[in-house]
Amino acid sequence: MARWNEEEIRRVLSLYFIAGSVNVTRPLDNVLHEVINGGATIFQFREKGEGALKTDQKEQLARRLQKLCRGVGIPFIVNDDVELAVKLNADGLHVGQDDAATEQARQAIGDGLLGVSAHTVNEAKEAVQAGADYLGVGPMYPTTSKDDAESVRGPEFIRTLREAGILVPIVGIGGINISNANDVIKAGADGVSVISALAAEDEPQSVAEQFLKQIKAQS
Ligand code: TZP
Ligand code: MG
Repeated sequence: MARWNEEEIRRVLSLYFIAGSVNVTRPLDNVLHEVINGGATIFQFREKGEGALKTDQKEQLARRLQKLCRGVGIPFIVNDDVELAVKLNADGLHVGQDDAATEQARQAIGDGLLGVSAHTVNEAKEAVQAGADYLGVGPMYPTTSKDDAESVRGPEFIRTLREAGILVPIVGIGGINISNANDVIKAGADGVSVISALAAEDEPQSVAEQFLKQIKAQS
């Protein structure tokens, strides 16, 4: 298998749902199912924070969610956990600046989709050099979903990256909802990634549909 094609990556990044068991108040399986029905184009399993599942339980949940994604043909990405990504033969892996080094992550997952979080122009350049397929850029807005989040960058930062010649696929992250998603896309992102605006919703399917409608209107 070859590395992911850039156009394909831009397409799958459109509506990037991220969640773990701590982000939901009902089974994540159900929430993911509904978000997928609403049109999510990719899912990242991010099992983090207080009360997060570990070892076998984490793996079991991951396998169930992966099956859901496979059933509808959307990529299943693992956050941070290189070992789990390899064990499950996940479609990809997303690493932050404090996680596995990008080169090692690339080596571990072969041609899988590799995302790297970037908060500065330098981090972005280095990530691309080291083999990232796409960048997760944020926080766009204040967020309560990540304790150790960096300071807010705002959509302007995506514009800055584009002006600095960073043309790889980019997904914005942090505090994105249906009222501000347009601004993130307008700034040059290929898509938006969202935890709480979908995971904490009673009707995530309808919210996902609204996100997608806006994103498609701009592409
Ligand atoms: N990385 C930067 S902000 C963030 C992560 C994982 C949290 C995004 O969650 P939300 O609820 O969409 O703000
Ligand atoms: Mg991380």
